[in-house]
Amino acid sequence: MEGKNFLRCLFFIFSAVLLMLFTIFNIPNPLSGTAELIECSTNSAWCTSKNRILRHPTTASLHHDHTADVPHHPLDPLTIQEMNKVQKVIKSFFENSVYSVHSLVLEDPDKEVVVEWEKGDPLPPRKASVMARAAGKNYLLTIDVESGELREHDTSNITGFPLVTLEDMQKVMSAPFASAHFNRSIAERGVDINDVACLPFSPGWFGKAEDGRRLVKLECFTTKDTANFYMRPIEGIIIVTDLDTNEVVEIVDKGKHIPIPKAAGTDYRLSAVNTPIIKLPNPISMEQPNGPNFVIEDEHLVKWANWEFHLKADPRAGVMVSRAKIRDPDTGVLRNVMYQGFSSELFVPYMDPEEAWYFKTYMDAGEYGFGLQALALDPLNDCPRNAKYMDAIFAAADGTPYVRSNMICVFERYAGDAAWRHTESPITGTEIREARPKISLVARFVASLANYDYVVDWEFHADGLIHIKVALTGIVIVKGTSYVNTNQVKEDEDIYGTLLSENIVGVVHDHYINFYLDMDVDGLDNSFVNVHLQREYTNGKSPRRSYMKVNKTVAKTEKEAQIKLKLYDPSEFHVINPNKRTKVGNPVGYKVVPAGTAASLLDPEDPPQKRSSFTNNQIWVTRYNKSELWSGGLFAYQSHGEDTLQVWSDRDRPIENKDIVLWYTLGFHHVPCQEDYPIMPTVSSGFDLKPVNFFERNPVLSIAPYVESELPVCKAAASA
Ligand SMILES: *[C@@H]1O[C@H](CO)[C@@H](O)[C@H](O)[C@H]1NC(C)=O
Ligand SMILES: *[C@@H]1O[C@H](CO)[C@@H](O)[C@H](O)[C@H]1NC(C)=O
Ligand SMILES: *[C@@H]1O[C@H](CO)[C@@H](O)[C@H](O)[C@H]1NC(C)=O
Ligand SMILES: *[C@@H]1O[C@H](CO)[C@@H](O)[C@H](O)[C@H]1NC(C)=O
Ligand SMILES: [Cu+2]
Repeated sequence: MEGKNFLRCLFFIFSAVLLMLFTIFNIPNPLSGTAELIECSTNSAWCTSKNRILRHPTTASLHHDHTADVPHHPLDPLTIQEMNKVQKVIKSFFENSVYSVHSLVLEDPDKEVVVEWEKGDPLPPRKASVMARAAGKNYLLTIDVESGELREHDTSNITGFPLVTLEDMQKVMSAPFASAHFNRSIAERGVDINDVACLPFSPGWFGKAEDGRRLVKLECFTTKDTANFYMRPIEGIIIVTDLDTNEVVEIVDKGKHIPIPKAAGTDYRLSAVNTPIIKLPNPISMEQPNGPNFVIEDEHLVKWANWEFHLKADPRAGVMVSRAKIRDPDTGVLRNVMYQGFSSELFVPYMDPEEAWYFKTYMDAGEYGFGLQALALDPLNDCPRNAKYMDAIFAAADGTPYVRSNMICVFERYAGDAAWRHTESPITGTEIREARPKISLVARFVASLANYDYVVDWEFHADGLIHIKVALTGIVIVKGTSYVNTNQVKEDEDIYGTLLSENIVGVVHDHYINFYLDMDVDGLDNSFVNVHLQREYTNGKSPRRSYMKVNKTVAKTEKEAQIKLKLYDPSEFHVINPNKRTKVGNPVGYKVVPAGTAASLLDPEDPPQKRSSFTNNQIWVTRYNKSELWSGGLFAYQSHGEDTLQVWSDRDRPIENKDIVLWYTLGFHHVPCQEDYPIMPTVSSGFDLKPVNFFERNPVLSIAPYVESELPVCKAAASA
């Protein structure tokens, strides 16, 4: 037995080395197709897997039937049956005339009701919040699921529109082809009209031209010879179309002299990439022969280590994390940390003021639905083994529910890091070597907003830290140019970006993601404290001339909590519960810890900046208000910026010892570089929510160290 395993092992190593050689020397690989199999010793039936790249789809069905789902928790999303009931009410409200549903989600019960609710209690009345359009008018409706009672909210003073539906987008994509002008212009550029695909982009709002009509701007590409058609823009043609009537309003037709960039080298699919496949000789995977350590109860309640939280998909936010609580290691009590957290709005302004580009200032959550654009995850590559997947139930434009499978994944992460450690230096004479592994739990979704992909992680650590991370990847949207080399660009000419390849400019742009974080640290009423670090002089009382001193200021009103980050004038930002103190007297708290981020350089009065004014500050704190959830406004599409976080915060309501909401804006400046072509390697940043005097001491002091004999060991096997 031992000998056989040894031989299997040798064969595996031999194959791996061969593979590496073939890869390095660019020789066709004779081994491709023979899937190496790895066998693990602890639980062999379970613990086998095929090579990562040559893998076949996982056999275990990840899908399950949702038709009989029932809600278990006040915050559970609407089920298929509930949506069907709501759809009937919507149909009869519009008396079977033409309507479109742009959002159909649970209307959360009042916070006090949810906080009081315990498992086993009857659920509070289930309500739906519906955003719809009919006869050119916006509707905002609250519908009681059981009784069918409908309440219509006044939308007469709202400037914007609800997000576009997938049906809106599908329908409008064909609109340009009804125009002879468009066909002619495409033909003049030597492009076959049958290769052309036009994608709808939100027009933003800049004044009269966008008023009153729900518009979209289509930009076209040739799909000839590449799946990465974004790299083959037909530059300068913008087809302005009315989304309600599908009528072409205007065709901007510039840039006829700009050639269509080449197709060669743009495709990123494994089957189309003609450079040798790079495969590490030894497969890597985190082994969990006994399965993961978390459970998801009643479809949405995640329990892992000392954490418990409610997790659900949302068409606008992507995911919502609610009722996040952590068990105190000293008392065993589950303590509240955050009532609700989610990505509230995005802002992606491109920095090119020319006619075909100036409007590109996307608000992806409010205009497109960050969750609606989150497609099924790719098991093993998007999320590791042992991930559990959660589906979403969304509503189509007629209100019919449908299932978006595998939209969220939940998994444990162990990357070889330490939760804490210490080795005692030999000079003290005490031999101490203590180290503990850092294991965390991640909830992830990936939104693919046409060309771009956003990977959003909520990562929970046993020491109480929540790390929120956004990773950007996918395809940079590019601009066609006549230049093939930077030496052709005149010295004083601005091409608004970087020449990435022949005839392609990656235009400079920003990405902002604003997070709604309703912190409830050990209770509803909290305060926001600016823990300012400042230089203090000793004035001759010490050989030291200066030191750094902490000066804490509690923000009394919202305006005092509009925070711009400054490296040379730093602060910590604490959300504390002033009514609850540790044994030694510190108020319990959580702090928001910024990391690499970016601030908008647009003029505050620039229309896109006004609409996305949540980027004016990195941190904001507002009074909790059930109607203030979407930092770019509830009706964000073509909005004028009248219903934004800036406007709410400028009301300057009292926030000391009140139920408050923290907002954090994460930003990225993106000056594209050649490595971003034809598809962009992932870049990421994030921020932390970290306990600060929340626990009496290090909460993971008694976490167990790893012991070799308890860990699974993988051995090579020659054949299946
Ligand atoms: C709508 O706006 C007008 C003008 O600002 C104002 O007089 C009116 O009261 C508003 N209506 C509602 C329902 O808010
Ligand atoms: C434009 O071209 C498309 C594709 O060939 C065709 O279906 C359509 O009828 C043309 N439209 C006009 C107005 O000529
Ligand atoms: C602490 O900060 C506040 C607010 O900025 C300021 O008014 C006060 O003078 C500072 N106190 C000290 C001792 O520096
Ligand atoms: C709650 O938010 C809505 C929408 O911004 C606003 O109309 C209302 O005045 C707010 N209520 C309070 C008490 O601030
Ligand atoms: Cu970017």
